[in-house]
Formats: sequence, structure tokens, C-alpha cells
Amino acid sequence: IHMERELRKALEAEEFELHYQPQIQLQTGKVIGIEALIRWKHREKGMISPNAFIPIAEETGFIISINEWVMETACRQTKLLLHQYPSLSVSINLSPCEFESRKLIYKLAKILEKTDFPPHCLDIEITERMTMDTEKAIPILKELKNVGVNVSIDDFGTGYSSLSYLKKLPIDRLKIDRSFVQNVQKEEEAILPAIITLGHNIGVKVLAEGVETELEAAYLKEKQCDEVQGYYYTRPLPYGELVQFLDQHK
Ligand code: G
Ligand code: G
Ligand code: MN
Ligand code: NA
Repeated sequence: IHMERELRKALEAEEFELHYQPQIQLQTGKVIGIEALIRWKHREKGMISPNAFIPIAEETGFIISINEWVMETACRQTKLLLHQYPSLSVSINLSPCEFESRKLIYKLAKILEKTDFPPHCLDIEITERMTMDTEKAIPILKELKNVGVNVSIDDFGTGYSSLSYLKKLPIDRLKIDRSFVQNVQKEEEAILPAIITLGHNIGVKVLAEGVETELEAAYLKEKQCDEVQGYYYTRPLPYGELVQFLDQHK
């Protein structure tokens, strides 16, 4: 309860900001997208990680307000980049509870209109880490597709998804969890190429997260992984630094 008041105050005091981590296409080396990741710049405690407040916000329901702010801010800031990078896409993370109500569709449509943002440049990430009521989520996801936005499954491989469930979800991309990438040279060597093939077989793109070394990048490229993201390229950047990064990676 106390925390919820803190979060509400933080939102009003504009203490949240978005950092952006570039997503790179392996074939071309070009930046094709950015993932928006929220940060809380607390006046006294300094930078607070989303891991420390997103779960609480999810429990209290305040996540709805936070994510509304995230959607609007990501669209507004990315819109400024589209003149120079017209095919750039921005990914946002939404909580599984958001996919249980049609309110998400109205809210998103309103924000897209207000920010004059092209829907095909927005990608919505749904984590596989937490369970989702797929029966409720499927119609919502279909409506999102109708609005024209893209959908990615985040943290893929860590969760509950089965092949039958995957086939039912109208998605555009799998984001392979970084735990699989970190084990590239180890025993799990067979898993990564299998996930890449699985994604391609169901007709979606595959992005590998948490790429930290040149070796991992080369391995993923050889295995036909489409896209990558990770510290090897850059950590998530504040907006100003993102603009510089894009400038240097044309
Ligand atoms: O950026 P970092 O690695 O610290 O993020 C930690 C976790 O917080 C990740 O699982 C990420 O998906 C989540 N997260 C970051 N930003 C947001 C956000 O805007 N909304 C939600 N729901 N989760 C986020
Ligand atoms: O759950 P999600 O994939 O949205 O979370 C992304 C999180 O991963 C962010 O907190 C981001 O800071 C972190 N991250 C991004 N790249 C790397 C990386 O190369 N290695 C590690 N360990 N974490 C990363
Ligand atoms: Mn994510
Ligand atoms: Na992830």
C-alpha cells in the first residue's frame, strides 16, 4: 500500500524514464529496433531497477498506469526518430495481466492516435515467465494484430508454452531468453538452434537476448538467428545516448 503511494508520487513527479536497448539484424548489422526499459530515478535512493517495483505494481494493479505512461512515452520518443530511421521499431514490455481485458486495445489505439505513431513500428512483448490466461489472451492478441502492432514472446524457453499453444498465438517474433545464449558453448548447444528452427518453422522471426560476446554473435549468425540484443552491442541507453548510438551505426 505504501509502495503504491510511492509509485503514484513517482509518476506524478516524473521520476520514471525509459532507457532503450538497440536490436540488431545479424545479416546486415543494422539497428532494426529498440526495446524500451523503464527506470525509476528516485530523488533519494537513486536509480531503482524495474525488478524492484514492477512485481509490486503488478500486484496492486498500478502497473496499468505505469504501462500507459510507458506506451505513450515510447511512442512519443520513437516518433522523433522515425523521420531519420523510418523502419525503426520500438518494443515495450507489458505484463500478462494486461492481456485479460479489452481495455488495453482502447488505450493503445488512443495513444497511437494521440502520438500519431505508425502501429507497425510498435512491438509488444509478452513475457513467458509468468502464466497467462491464454484463452482470454488470444482474442486480445488478435485485436492487437488488427490494430497493426507486432507481438513478441519475451523470455522464450523459460515458461509454460507448449508447441500447441505457440501455434495458436498470433505472434511475429520469439525472443530467446538470455540463459540459452549464455550456455552457447556448453551442454545446451542443441537447444539454441532448435528454438531458431522452431521459430522459423512457425513463420516468425527469432531474436536472441543477452548476447555478450563476439563468439555468441558469430554462433547465432551461423545458426541463422535473425536478430540480437545484448551488452556486446550496448547496454540499454538513455534517450540522448541512443540518438548518438543510432548516429554512429547507420
Ligand atoms: O532493464 P532490466 O534488465 O533491469 O529489466 C528488468 C525486468 O523488468 C525485465 O524483465 C523487463 O522485462 C522488466 N521491465 C522493464 N521495463 C518494463 C516496463 O516498462 N514494463 C514492464 N511490465 N516490465 C518492464
Ligand atoms: O525480461 P526482459 O528481456 O525484458 O529484460 C531485459 C533485461 O535484460 C533488462 O534488464 C536488460 O538490462 C538486461 N540485459 C540486456 N542485455 C543484457 C546482456 O547482454 N546481459 C545481461 N546479463 N542482461 C542484459
Ligand atoms: Mn523484454
Ligand atoms: Na527477455
